[in-house]
Amino acid sequence: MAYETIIVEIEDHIALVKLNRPDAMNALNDTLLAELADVLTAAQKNDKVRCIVVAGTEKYFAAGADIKMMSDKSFVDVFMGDLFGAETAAIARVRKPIIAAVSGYALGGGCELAMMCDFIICSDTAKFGQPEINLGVIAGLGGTQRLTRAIGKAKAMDMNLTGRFMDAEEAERAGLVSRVVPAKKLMEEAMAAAGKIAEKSMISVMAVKESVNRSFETTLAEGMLFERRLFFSMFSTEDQNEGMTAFLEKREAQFRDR
Ligand code: CO8
Repeated sequence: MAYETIIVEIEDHIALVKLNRPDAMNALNDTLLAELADVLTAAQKNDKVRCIVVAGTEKYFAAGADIKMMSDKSFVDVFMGDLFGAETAAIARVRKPIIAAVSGYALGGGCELAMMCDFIICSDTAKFGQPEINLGVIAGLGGTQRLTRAIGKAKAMDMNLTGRFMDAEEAERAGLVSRVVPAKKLMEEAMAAAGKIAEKSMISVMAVKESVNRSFETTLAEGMLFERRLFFSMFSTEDQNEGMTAFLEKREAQFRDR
């Protein structure tokens, strides 16, 4: 299917999804989020895809939700239309890992989209921010929730109340991103990370994602129990046998997702 606002390339078991609204710095509108939800849902179903990378350009990942699109909406429009609700729910349902490769601006909904991914690798030019306060609104896709869990109350309050941007170095220090790399190396690094993940057993990969995400939804005791149950269930797979046998035989494991 041809998309208007994203470009998709599938190669070596990695789906690379590039946001593509150059006229608006990849601002998120209905079309972009619907297409993104569609392509990620398709990637989930496609056996050839083992990891997904979402990227923008070197100058911007995404500069937020589309302000032009939102500017003349009323409360009734956004409430009754549940703005971006179905699309972001679909993205959250994707069980395969998604890496955000962020360079330049990741602001408002752009920062929130990066945080919807499983981890963020960014370039040294990345700038994160929740500047919605400057527009007389607040974050609406996780900027007060996922960001707070990622970097803590002090910095999340600071970002959301002042609308200031956080550079790559601070983002790494604060735990918002997993790695910072030179801008020219960003895609190489993100694709290499995706390639590493693609080599693993998809069963353990999806179990990791489910278990880490569960930690945000439950108590420590419940989360530990969930993790242990998943760990035990791995012993019903051929891949557990193959992984441990391969280690003992000093060879690379050949996982078959069974
Ligand atoms: N929406 C629409 N268009 C945008 C946006 C945006 N968020 N950001 C940039 N653009 C457009 C500009 O209008 C401009 O278009 P044109 O050339 O037609 O005038 C083009 O992109 C280039 O932008 P600038 O000329 O402003 O470029 P600069 O390099 O001077 O500045 C900035 C870059 C700093 C990124 C600046 O564009 C900016 O501040 N953008 C807005 C950032 C922002 O406020 N983002 C938050 C938006 S609100 C949001 O994300 C809410 C999410 C929650 C939704 C909840 C749903 C439930």
